[in-house]
Amino acid sequence: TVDVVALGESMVTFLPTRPGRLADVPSFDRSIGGAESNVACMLAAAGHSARWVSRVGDDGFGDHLVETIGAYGVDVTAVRRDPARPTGVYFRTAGDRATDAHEVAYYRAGSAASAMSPATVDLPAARAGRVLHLSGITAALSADCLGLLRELTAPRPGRPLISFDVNHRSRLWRDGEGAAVLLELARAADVVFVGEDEAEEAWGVTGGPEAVRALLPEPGLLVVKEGARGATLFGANRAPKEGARGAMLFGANRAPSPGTFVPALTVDVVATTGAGDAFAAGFLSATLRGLPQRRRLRHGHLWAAAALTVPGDLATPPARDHADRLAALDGTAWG
Ligand code: KDG
Repeated sequence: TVDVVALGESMVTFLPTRPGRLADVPSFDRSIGGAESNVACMLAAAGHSARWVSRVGDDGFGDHLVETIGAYGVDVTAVRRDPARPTGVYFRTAGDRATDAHEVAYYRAGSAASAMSPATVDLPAARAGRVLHLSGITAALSADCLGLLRELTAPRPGRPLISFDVNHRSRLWRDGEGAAVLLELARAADVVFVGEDEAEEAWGVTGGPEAVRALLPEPGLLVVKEGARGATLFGANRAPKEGARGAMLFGANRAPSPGTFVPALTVDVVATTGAGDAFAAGFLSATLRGLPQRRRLRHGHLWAAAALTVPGDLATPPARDHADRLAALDGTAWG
């Protein structure tokens, strides 16, 4: 069995070779992006078995994505080529250091991945992992993509553990449209990652992590990320969903209901894009290894720090033995 299957759109990403507005910058470096494949790549780089399920165009950018993601050790054999639609691309600036305001220009409407549906992806391959990692970005791409997420998250015997990163991208949704859908999908998942800012933006939740938990009592594990401050984990206080193949991942070690807060590391941020994916990958890695809940959060923060300190969307995870030693520091040494 594959440890983690990640399903979602990936794009070729263009990052300016120097600071400035998209209107002014004359040249770009090519890299890759895609929230779900970022998670798969980092997990594979850390020694887990990971698969990416998606669609790309039958074009050079599709080749580049499949080759690059495959080179991380991710199984890309279930990625399908679409002869009629292109691979999505996007451009973004690094952003202002103080405000993190960056420009993003997506060229993904009508992309090969936006045609993902239960009929056009390899469903058995998507369901074959212990964990299936999904995100709210896919729900915004098309009605077909949303239908696919509903199909994959529906309860059924032997369903993998569903990991869902809310990833609210306001520019992909028409005003307010995403709120109900993202809530529905998060409620159907077993492990949910959401930023406090996203919860406020999408659902109008204020009042901290506890208020987010009150809105989302269903997931066995809920991680509320509080930006540079840290993250709070709410553990299962009920049995995992029946039939969930990953049920054992909850472990005997259940967080007390007020939630477990672990502060983030203070780093010199180069670009925040991809930090959430890295956090999810680190948390899932530690969860798959059965580490205690506090250490799962620490691995999340350590992996996020790796992504925060590079310009691209995708970072190399910290070496396992090194990250394990840091995650085992006592509370006062960690911060
Ligand atoms: O989380 C990082 C992603 O946002 C980035 O790689 C691009 O998937 C992407 C998106 O849709 O914004």
